[in-house]
Amino acid sequence: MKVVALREFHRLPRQGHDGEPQRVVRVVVARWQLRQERGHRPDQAAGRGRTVPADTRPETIGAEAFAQHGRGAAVVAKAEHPAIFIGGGANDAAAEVRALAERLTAPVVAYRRGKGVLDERHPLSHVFVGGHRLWRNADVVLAVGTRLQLPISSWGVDDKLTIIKVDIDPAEMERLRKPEIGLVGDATAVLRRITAHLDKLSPMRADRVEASRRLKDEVAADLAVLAPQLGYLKAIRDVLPDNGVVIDELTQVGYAARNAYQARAARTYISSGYQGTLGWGVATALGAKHALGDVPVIAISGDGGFMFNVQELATAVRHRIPLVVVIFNDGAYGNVRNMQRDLHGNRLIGSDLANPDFVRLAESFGIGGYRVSGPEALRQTLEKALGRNEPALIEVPCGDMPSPWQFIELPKVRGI
Ligand SMILES: Cc1ncc(C[n+]2csc(CCOP(=O)(O)OP(=O)(O)O)c2C)c(N)n1
Ligand SMILES: [Mg+2]
Repeated sequence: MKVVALREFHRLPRQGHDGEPQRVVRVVVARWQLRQERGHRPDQAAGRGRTVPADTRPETIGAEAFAQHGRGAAVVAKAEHPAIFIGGGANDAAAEVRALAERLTAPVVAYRRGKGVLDERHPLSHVFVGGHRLWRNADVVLAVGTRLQLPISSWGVDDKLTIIKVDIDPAEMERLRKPEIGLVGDATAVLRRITAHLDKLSPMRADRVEASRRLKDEVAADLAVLAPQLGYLKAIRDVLPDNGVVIDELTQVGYAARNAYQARAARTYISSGYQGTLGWGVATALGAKHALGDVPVIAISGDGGFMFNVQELATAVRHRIPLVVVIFNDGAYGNVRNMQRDLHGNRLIGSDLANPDFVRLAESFGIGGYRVSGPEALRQTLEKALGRNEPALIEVPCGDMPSPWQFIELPKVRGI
């Protein structure tokens, strides 16, 4: 993996390494990946106007695949309780996901990497907790650009469930569990074809929209037990425009964010997904911020995760990247400590941390350092930091927070 990334890095013309490639390789790779995911567009954000290879989406398919798409459309059209599950592979297909969902009046569920593909304010857009409740009764699930890893391996399957899987990687069809119908191809093209097959369906069914709204309200009420995390996430949401970007981390507020941060557009919630790489947040945020220019980017980090990559503050300073990072400091690898406490008889080993003074650390790099207490102070400081458009580190001292795991490790509900 690493070799490939480096080779790509060296092939890139002048991707911002400014003569010191070895110092910023992580940033450039992150930025390169982001641009890959964004579909090879000219670098408008940075104002450099370079053109990059044109999109090469397959627009034509063979007769067999065409028939298979028709079959998929017929099956999903007949479903009584259809649901659409989306992952990172749906990020370029936001308009198509929405069109299909509204045509079918089917709820759309995202976890991490598909978050925001359908604006989470949309009445049909659901977080994973809502997805779990839909999974129980779903008769047809259309999975787009997702492995469906947690639903299949934890929530359970039975013979009343038909899974239709859309993925650009044919190998994906064989992994975990073979879907009843597999549609290999670019999500945009495949979803357009399915929707075209559904032209005769009636428009949005008001009863299903209502049921979907009720489920959203129910889930929001249940998530309220995560009040401390929710307060911080709301402060972050409030200061960001709809296209502002949050970089997720493996920290208590980050875990809650998967279900409780409101993403409003594709690629505005960037997560390491299944890899769960602690410490990736700050480096990724640097790449995202550099690629996106004026779009505000906020990285959420724990104290432990932040210290995994603390040296990247030098990158922010050296390359003048106005990174804004919020560090939730509980003086511990809190998640590990909680597991030691709750699952291993309170045998606490190596989970407490000796941290620097984060404000002084920031100041010693010549960047803004702030220590704030509570959501309201965070909101005000974020506004100030984003307004200045300079690197900033905001420390939020915090204690134990309610466990977000009850909303992530969801029980088996089918095939019991
Ligand atoms: C590279 C890597 N190492 C270790 C882990 C395991 N891990 C997950 S969360 C965590 C603790 C995170 O601590 P912190 O960033 O302070 O967040 P907190 O839970 O305290 O909010 C660890 C060690 C991981 N996911 N990735
Ligand atoms: Mg911590």
